[in-house]
Amino acid sequence: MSTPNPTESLDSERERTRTGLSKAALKQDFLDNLFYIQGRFREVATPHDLYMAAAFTTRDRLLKHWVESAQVFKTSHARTVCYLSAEYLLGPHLACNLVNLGITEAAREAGEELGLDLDAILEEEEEPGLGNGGLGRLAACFMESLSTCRIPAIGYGIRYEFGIFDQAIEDGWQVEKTDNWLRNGNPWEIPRPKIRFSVGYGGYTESYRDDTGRSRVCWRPAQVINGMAYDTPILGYGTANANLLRLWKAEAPTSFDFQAFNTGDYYGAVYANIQAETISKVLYPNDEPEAGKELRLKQQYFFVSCSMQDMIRLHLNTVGPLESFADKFVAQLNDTHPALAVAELMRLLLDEHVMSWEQSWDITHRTFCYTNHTLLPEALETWSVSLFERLLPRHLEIVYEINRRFLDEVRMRFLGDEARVWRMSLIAEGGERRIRMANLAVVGSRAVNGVAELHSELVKATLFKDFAELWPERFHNVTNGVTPRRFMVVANPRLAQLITKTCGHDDWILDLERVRELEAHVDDAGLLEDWRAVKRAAKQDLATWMQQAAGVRLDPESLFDVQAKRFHEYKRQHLKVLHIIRCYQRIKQGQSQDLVPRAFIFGGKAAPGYFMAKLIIKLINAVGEVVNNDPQVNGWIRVAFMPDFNVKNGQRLYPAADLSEQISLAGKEASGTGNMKFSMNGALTIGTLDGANVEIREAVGAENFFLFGMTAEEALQRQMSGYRPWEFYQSDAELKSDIDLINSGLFSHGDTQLFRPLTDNLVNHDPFMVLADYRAYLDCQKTVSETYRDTPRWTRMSILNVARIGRFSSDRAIREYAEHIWKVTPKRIEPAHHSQS
Ligand code: 475
Repeated sequence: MSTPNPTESLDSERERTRTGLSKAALKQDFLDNLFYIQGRFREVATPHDLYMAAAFTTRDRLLKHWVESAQVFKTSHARTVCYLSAEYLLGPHLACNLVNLGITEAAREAGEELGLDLDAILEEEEEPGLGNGGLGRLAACFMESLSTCRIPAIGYGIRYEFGIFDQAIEDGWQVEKTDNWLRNGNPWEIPRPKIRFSVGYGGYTESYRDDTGRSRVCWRPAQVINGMAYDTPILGYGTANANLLRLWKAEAPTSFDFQAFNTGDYYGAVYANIQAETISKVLYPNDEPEAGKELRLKQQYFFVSCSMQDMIRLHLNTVGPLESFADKFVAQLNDTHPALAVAELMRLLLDEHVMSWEQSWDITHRTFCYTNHTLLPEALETWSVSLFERLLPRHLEIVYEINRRFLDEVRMRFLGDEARVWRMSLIAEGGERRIRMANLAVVGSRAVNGVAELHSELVKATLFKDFAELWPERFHNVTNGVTPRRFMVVANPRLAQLITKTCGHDDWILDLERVRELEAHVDDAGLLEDWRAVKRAAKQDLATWMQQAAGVRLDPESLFDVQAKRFHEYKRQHLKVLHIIRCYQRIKQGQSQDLVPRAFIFGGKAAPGYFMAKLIIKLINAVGEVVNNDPQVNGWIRVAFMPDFNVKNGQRLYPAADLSEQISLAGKEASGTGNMKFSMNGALTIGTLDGANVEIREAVGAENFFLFGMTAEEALQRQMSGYRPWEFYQSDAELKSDIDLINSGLFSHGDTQLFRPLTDNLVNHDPFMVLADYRAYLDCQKTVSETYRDTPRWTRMSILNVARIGRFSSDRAIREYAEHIWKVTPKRIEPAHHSQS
């Protein structure tokens, strides 16, 4: 079979220089880009010019694969995954693209010949932070793995002008700074002015009869704006497959409202433009929805509508009639944020493509799949019916009709069970009526999955119990994964080289299960020594960076104990703080015999409106100030807060960690993915039986994992039988003295009230049972210290953690989605052979 080769028409001489992978070609192209795009000579170029030239040089090579992929996908009518996500936490592109093209070394050498340091150029990149945390980063790992696994895919989302805020720490408090990531230009995106769709809001609906006499509905929106596509190529590792990330920017439909202009209302006309553009201005910095935010609903509808219209356009252009839409596309809903897509696809099929309800529903229902990422009741999205009606009147009618038909089905199955009908309804009644987006997502999808085994079981047993009884076959589990290219090869090149050297190949980068081959060498003294040296070097790098960024000196000989993730009470950063205070007190009381020198390192952002989370950040820094400045203790322990934990800074942290803190209350963390990133880099985990920790422990072996705390079931039992945190406070003298020390004002320059909201909450409410798990946690930390003292043993455990982590590659997760949920097969893009010069 011959694959069409779109590049054949290109002049091969030109192509060799512009997209060739040799050092010479890279050098030439870099200088050309520096000159023709940045308008600079080598001698006067700024670091940013150099970065841009390097980025464009790399992009040219990506585009080659991308154009080829697009051609093949188009002509072969390949079944395509559309990943719908309000967030993509991409991280820097350049280093990963070099790795995936296989030209990191060539680029480094080309740089050297030009007197340039590749690492310094990589540092220049400002990352697109178009996400909050786990969910957004998962979407980014999945995009990379989709390409690596050669699955035709489009990622759809929003091109936020301002991503997640930059975090600064001032006087120990988090301060938010705007993330102006586009300020210096974005070399990775390609604007597509011809790919534009209009999106309506508000107005009213009208009934009319069509030519055949059938009753139809037409929506007359009050406001119409445009969405324009910006495309970013996402290349896979070791393959010519490249997929597309298509992000939408909101714009006014025309540059002027001429009516207003002619009547002299110039300001009003311009203002309308500005208003339209606000829709894609800024990412909501909460990792749980904020009730009732109209702009957020507008954002969701905006990107979902553009994406659905684009999919229909693509289908009509390539395959043809919409009857086969669900055979061409599968759309994955990344949580409920894009769940409006169900109603929007219905609307487009019914109203714009004049299909019957039955056929529209059949197509819609076969198109969507939904991933749930949280069980926390406060994080489940609902929209008030009145807001929804005001913004999306036609969609409300459609949601009502979906609900009516659905509830009929429920009543047929469960005769007389009106309580069940009430629970399952897409509309929550009683009080203000609200639309339950999770229920809409389940009803509108043919597959629903959780993100770790425990989570998926809890999804069926609690949140969607009624739905799982009605449609048991609809529920699945796909445990999350992360990409080893970014989180091992790019973040930790020394470790990657050591693994490659030890295993005798680098095939593990593509087939992570093969890191298991390390196990055969786990008793090899040479490997143990090299392994320690690699960790030690990473710790030194981090220490150097932290000194400069946070002004804290860290000793690379000490145990690097790291907790890095969003700040949330359920993640229990305050449990970690209580441990630090306990260590502090023990040292002050001359009882340091059980301790090993430790650096307690934190990283993470708090939602700007989440008072308690921000107070915990302040407490960490307050404790740090006392500890780090007390010569009696600072030889034993240090506390450091990494400012602005993002993907780039995460890449500095994971390689340097000895101990990974995964200490959420069991049953609360859906999966966690940081847990995987740490483990992949040889950190040992101290954790509860929560989320994917359960499976990580199974994989690496119980003896290589520090387990503590209640199980999800025990936590639930305790909660139900009446949890009384003050009993723990009263009965555990050390716990009491740790909390009292906070209240004494020691960490707050004598202010005894500053941390009261936190300590009072712990003693009186403690919704995430910090006090109940305190003792078990301290005991477990003692085991950690003992184990760390036995260096060969610790190193062996570290190697086994890496060797057995293969399952947590996002490639595995994507293959499971492809096989069990999406029913898609890989489509190989043959690299055009003459270009591999
Ligand atoms: C889970 N974010 C992790 C990760 O599956 C899990 C919610 C609302 C609005 C904006 N962002 C969010 C999340 O819900 C989120 O990040 N959830 C996380 O998803 C990937 O590993 O346990 O907490």
